[in-house]
Amino acid sequence: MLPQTSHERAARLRELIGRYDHEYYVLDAPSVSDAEYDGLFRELQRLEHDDPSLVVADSPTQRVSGAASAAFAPVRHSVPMLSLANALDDDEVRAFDRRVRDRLHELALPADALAYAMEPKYDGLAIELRYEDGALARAATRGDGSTGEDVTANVRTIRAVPLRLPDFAPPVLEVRGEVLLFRRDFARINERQRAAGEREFVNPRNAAAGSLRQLDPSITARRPLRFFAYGLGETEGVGLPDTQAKLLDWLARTGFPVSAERALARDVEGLLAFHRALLERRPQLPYDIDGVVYKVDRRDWQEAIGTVARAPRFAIAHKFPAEEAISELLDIEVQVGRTGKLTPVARLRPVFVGGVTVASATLHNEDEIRRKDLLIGDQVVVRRAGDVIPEVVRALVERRDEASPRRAFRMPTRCPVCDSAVVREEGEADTRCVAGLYCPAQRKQALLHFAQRRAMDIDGLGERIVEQLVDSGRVRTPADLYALDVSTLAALERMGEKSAANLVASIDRSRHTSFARFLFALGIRHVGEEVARVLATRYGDFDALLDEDWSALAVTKATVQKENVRRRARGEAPQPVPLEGIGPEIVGSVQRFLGEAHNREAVEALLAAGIEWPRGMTADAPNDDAGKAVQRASALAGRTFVVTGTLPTLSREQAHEWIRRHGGSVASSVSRKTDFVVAGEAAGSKLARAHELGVPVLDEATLLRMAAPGTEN
Ligand code: 5U1
Repeated sequence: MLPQTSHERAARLRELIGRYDHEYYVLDAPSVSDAEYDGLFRELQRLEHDDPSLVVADSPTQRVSGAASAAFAPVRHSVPMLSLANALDDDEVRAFDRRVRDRLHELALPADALAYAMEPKYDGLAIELRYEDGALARAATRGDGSTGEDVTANVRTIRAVPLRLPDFAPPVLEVRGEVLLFRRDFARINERQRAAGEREFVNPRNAAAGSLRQLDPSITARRPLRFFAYGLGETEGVGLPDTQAKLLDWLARTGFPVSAERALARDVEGLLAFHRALLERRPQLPYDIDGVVYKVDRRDWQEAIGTVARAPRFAIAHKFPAEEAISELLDIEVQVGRTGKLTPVARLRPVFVGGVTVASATLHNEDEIRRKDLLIGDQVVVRRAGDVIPEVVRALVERRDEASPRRAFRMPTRCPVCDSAVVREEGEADTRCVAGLYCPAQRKQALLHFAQRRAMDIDGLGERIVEQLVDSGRVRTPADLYALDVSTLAALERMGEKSAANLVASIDRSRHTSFARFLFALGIRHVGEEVARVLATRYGDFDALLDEDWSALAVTKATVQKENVRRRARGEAPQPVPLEGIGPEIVGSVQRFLGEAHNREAVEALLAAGIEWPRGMTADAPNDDAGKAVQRASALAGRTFVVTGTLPTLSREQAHEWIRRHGGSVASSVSRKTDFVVAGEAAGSKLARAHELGVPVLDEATLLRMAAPGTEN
């Protein structure tokens, strides 16, 4: 591109600002952020300041922007509705204060008695309410500052706007302020728009503008618009307050909403402190603000200081960092989260927004990208409000024809980290990698899940240790945990010999578990504790689960369910339904897990590491040498147990088998010879007897752990 002369640049800026003004003020459909617009406006002001020959009569700097829309009757403002000059940083506020004080000196007014009234700068629509003899006579938009639009019918629907004023109000009173929407109301409106298949609004300000300019006031009435008053237009009558601070109090007494966020300052430091405080409180306010406004407090001094061209000299808007900016969507990458969720992430041309430089933003899921109609290569609006994570709000579709080619995003069909299959279940927005145990992205989460108390119950294997073990490459799958020794663990940060030895013992004990806990520990999607219990009860071990013919099971299940309908109709008892309560979604997830070779290998490695559980009926209790070796080493050996109540994961038979297998014996009643009572839920007289005789009572988890060699209770 050839370098532009300042004449050409000024002409280009006038054209752009004119177009954006039209979009903003007339169409209510801005295509640029406020920050970008402000930047262009200031550039033009600077050019014209440096070379006054560039100033032309129709420059946007020479008039108050915009033109009244033809849709509503024009209303001429008897006192022009001004706009405010902006200060973008502390130095510009200091310069404003200096200008005000200099002007007061010029006017021979005592500048040391100066006070500023401070209030929020609402991100809404400026409006003027005219009251005649206490009744709302007319409401008008700002328009171009001289002529606005008559929106009385719509404004009458805003509940915050009084229709009648108290008797003390003057015969003619024009109140100025801003119409806006609370953020939570905006969210509800967009929910409704979505549900009705209508276009969503970009932000609360646009939604407020769209609502106010409805031709049908009944639509406006359904949008909970608000109003905040901040000043006056024409007035007739006497007795109005002489300062801005008192005026706001008076407006509040007269029935107008006025922000509670207002204060007085005597110097620049006071102004800046208010700005900082409100910037911090901004996310907690129920409505959007884009800065604060400082006004000379005395109204007679305001008048004396006066107005230049576009803005009053007695007031300034100190803007907050813009929450929205325009950037380019360079690419969409996919990240795999700790739970296997695939999240598309926007890679952006770095842009300064909300006070920080943003180079990426989450796009949540595939649907979100479709809904926002984003194409890689698009110009996009990026938003960062408060500490909220940055988001891509929308694409500037109108700029698509300008330059480089665009391309649509496709969700990958394999996990970008481990190349396993990904699934998106019906009715769900998220796509997930199915390889929980194997996928490196999910390793830490999978290990923590595996070790948790309700799963393998490995005491002492917390987040900090898992981080180090995975990051150093010592542990890749849960089976690797069983190969750890004391010296390896003792070398980890903040880990002494003793805690390392405790952790090794805890890992060792976890080998003795129940099948239900083991299944739950594998982290199969949709297999929580209850589902794991149901599966464990039916299958007993992993081979049986692998051998299941799932389609035959589905047929059997449907047949039994139909038969039960007939039985119930005949008043007969229903047959037990196989895997009752486990629907196709869960079955599909189990099948997918078992279908991945990585997962089967991970399970085999765990079994090879010595994980064991009670495998069924007493008849199966091992009699072989291995079984005897277990018996010799176990703390159950030679002890007598009574099992009572319902255990969380084991059936009574499984618990008995476990005790016998590890060298213990089982009795049916509690006596002084009983070494331990294993109690579950709803344990009754046997538990009471144990307490009476002082026999130690165990829970299921302790019984399982006792089987570990060297465990003593
Ligand atoms: N809060 C507030 N916003 N606002 C906007 N006060 C305020 N005053 C304004 C404008 C345009 O103008 C007066 C200073 C004339």
